[in-house]
Amino acid sequence: MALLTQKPQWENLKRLKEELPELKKLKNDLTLEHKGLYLDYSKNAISHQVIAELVALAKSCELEQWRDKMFTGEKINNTEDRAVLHTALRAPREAVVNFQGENVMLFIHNTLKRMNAASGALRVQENITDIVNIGIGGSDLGPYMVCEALKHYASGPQVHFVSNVDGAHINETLKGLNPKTTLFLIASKTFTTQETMTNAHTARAWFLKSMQESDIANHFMALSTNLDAVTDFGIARENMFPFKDWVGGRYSLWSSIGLSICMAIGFDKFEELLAGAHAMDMHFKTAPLDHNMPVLLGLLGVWYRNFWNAEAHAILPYAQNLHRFPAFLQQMDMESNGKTVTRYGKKTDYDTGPIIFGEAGTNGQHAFYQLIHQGSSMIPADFILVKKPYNGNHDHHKKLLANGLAQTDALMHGQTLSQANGDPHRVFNGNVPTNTIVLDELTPFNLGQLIALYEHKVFVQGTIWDLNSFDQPGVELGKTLANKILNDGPQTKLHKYVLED
Ligand code: G6Q
Repeated sequence: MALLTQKPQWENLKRLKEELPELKKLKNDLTLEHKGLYLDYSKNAISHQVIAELVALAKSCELEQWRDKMFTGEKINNTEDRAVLHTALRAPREAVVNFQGENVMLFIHNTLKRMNAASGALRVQENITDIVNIGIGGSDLGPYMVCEALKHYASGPQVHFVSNVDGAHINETLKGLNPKTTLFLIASKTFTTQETMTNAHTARAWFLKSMQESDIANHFMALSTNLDAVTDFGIARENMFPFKDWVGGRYSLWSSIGLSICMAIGFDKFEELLAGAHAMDMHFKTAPLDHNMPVLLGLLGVWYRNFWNAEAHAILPYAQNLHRFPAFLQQMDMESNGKTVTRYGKKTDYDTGPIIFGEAGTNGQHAFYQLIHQGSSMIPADFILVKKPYNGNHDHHKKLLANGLAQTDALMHGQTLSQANGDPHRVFNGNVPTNTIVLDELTPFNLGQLIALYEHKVFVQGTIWDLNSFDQPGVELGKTLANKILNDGPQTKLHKYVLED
């Protein structure tokens, strides 16, 4: 296969960029709808020709073939020799997904059944008022983001999330809690992660100050793939909710890692979340590439990253409950595509994953939007709006939506010197591309669709850039060096300054 930058489509796209009128002069009318999710991508510096060429590029990178390999359980995570089957976690009961001679749907639905029973029982018991999920990275960001996003459905015990190894995190969380009414979910795929195991042991010691070893069975559960480590910790097999190594950490909220979600909003709502993700999986699998939401978002990202030099991409949800969504996507995108070596070990000669950042609107407007409007870099942005107020307050909601809509207009059209009455400080160049994604309501189903939309967008980009989007070797070096400092003591003057009294 030709190297990416030597493909004819690459050259064509370079030329098309030069020929394209500036964004504010374009009159695109480009929208796509899917089951309660509406995408307006009119405010992009594109033409039908650009889209056609980007789609041709995707085809030449065998996007459809790679997509099918993912769905059918081929080991596309080649560096870790693993399949990538998070899509099976949200497939319906009757689906058949064979992996190594076994239909994984049986295992998935057995686990879901147990999650249903455990969360159902817990939500009717009155003796558990608080749940503490202890996990980090993929074992924290996804369930935490979803519990926040669907807070307006929360009816069960209060769910807390502890991730940082900074003792302040666990200690501040435990301060207000009563061990008799607290349940700990130790969420760790490997059950060896330093931060999680440290926090889990601290939680256990706190618990045993006033409770008995025999009480652990009713107050600690494990969400993991590592049965031996779970039982060594003192959690019985029946209190472990398993998943498999073909679920990547940042794609694991759909697995037993989502137990905190079931406990917070109920299993039926968790199933709706899965159904939404599955609906997006089907769309990604079957819609033609030029009418395929994740494909279009992915291709637009490639367009700006590789042909417009855009180093960053902003995620701007106009919904307070989605306030953890940018942080969640930061991991999903940057850990997946923040790489410059291809699947089979060649150094890339093109840019890859952008810097992802964002904040819930309108807070961001009073913080970093200045730079998006008038800074020296072009930063494409996704605006995520929710049509129906989910907290019943129409006055607030109208203001919120008007702000989001106005920002995309301002970013596209800008303001000329004469419109600014000759004041150069008030000139806005405009021409900043944006997508507007509208959820008709912030329901579990729509959230499931939205998350899967971005998962597949990241997959599309990783495929074009020829990356393995499912490993994360870049996080290892720092861990090794931290252990060296812990085991061998300070190595440098700075280490000594920081660590010695
Ligand atoms: C995600 C990464 C990483 C992982 C954490 C926690 O894709 O692999 O963020 O989720 O390091 O790992 P454990 O779940 O094994 O504790």
